[in-house]
Amino acid sequence: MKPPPPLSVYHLRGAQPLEYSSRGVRERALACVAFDNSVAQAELAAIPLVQVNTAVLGSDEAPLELWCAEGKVSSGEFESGQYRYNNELLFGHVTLAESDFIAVKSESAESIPPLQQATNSAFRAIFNLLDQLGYPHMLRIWNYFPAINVESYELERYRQFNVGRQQAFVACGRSLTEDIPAACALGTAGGALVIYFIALRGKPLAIENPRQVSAYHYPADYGPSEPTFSRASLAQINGQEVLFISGTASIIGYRSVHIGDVLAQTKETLANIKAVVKEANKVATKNEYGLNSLSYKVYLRRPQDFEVVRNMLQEVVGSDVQATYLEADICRQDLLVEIEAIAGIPFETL
Ligand code: 3EB
Repeated sequence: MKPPPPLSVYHLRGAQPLEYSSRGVRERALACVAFDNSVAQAELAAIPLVQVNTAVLGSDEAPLELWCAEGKVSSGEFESGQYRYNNELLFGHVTLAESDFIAVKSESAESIPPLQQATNSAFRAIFNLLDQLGYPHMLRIWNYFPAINVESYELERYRQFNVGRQQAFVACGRSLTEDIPAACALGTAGGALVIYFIALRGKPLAIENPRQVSAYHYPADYGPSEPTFSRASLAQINGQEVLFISGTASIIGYRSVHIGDVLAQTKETLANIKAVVKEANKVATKNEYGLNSLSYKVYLRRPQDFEVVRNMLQEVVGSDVQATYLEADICRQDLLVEIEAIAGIPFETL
């Protein structure tokens, strides 16, 4: 039998969640990520479970992602989160209730939004953990919280999140433009702030998109703090080259384009992903990536757009495109679709 790769993902389907124990998967399991509320912690034995509250589109079955490393992994717990790791990488998650953060008064006597505090606290806890355990390089981070486009404390909640995130980068002595992770930030149907991430001992390459202004250089019209993420990350993990493409949307320069037109937004998003892939290929040493070598996750603001977007993806990428569709709010009110992708990570449906 072929040895397992340093990083892999299994898609678990149906109601046999413990089948994977037979493949020696349990020992090297990093975490399970569930995109609805169908999975009980008990079913997963001791494997950390991340629950993201987004409805699945176009399928009755919840896609359950089981992330695995190679060899035996160790586990630990930190503030509101759990992690698992081996000698190359660490996979962790944090789930925080905003209600645990009251709106305290800042020096300027304005109250600090609970979401900003929760985000700040989560990112600081994560960075402290990574520094302590020696996995200083964040490769990819996924961010989910409810009501992302709602304004409170005179600021849209996505912008509150950006303030808290940036504050934590600064507080932990991290650069806001270099060695920053690929990311996404989506609005869920409700519940806590949920963050999960992969960090490495070795430094990945951060990749930008020449069609877009780097998010960390967005002008102030998009909020008091810039979003701290890169367009993609490319890493070598014990000989395996992996590519994580961040949440990508219909943005040219820094402006949203094709307002109200989900098909045109999808086409533009795929053109942006193609541009990121082209940049990745300039620095990749093992693989040559193309739109058809990626696995996709598609977030749609309006569930009724599912069929047209799926058809467009099949037309542009190929009829055998591997994609999961989720209902989520995109971080700008005027965007209807966001697409993220990974490559170089074998996945199998168990
Ligand atoms: C954009 O390009 C669209 O705040 O972490 C994409 C990926 C987006 C990540 C984040 C936001 C984030 O600005 C939104």
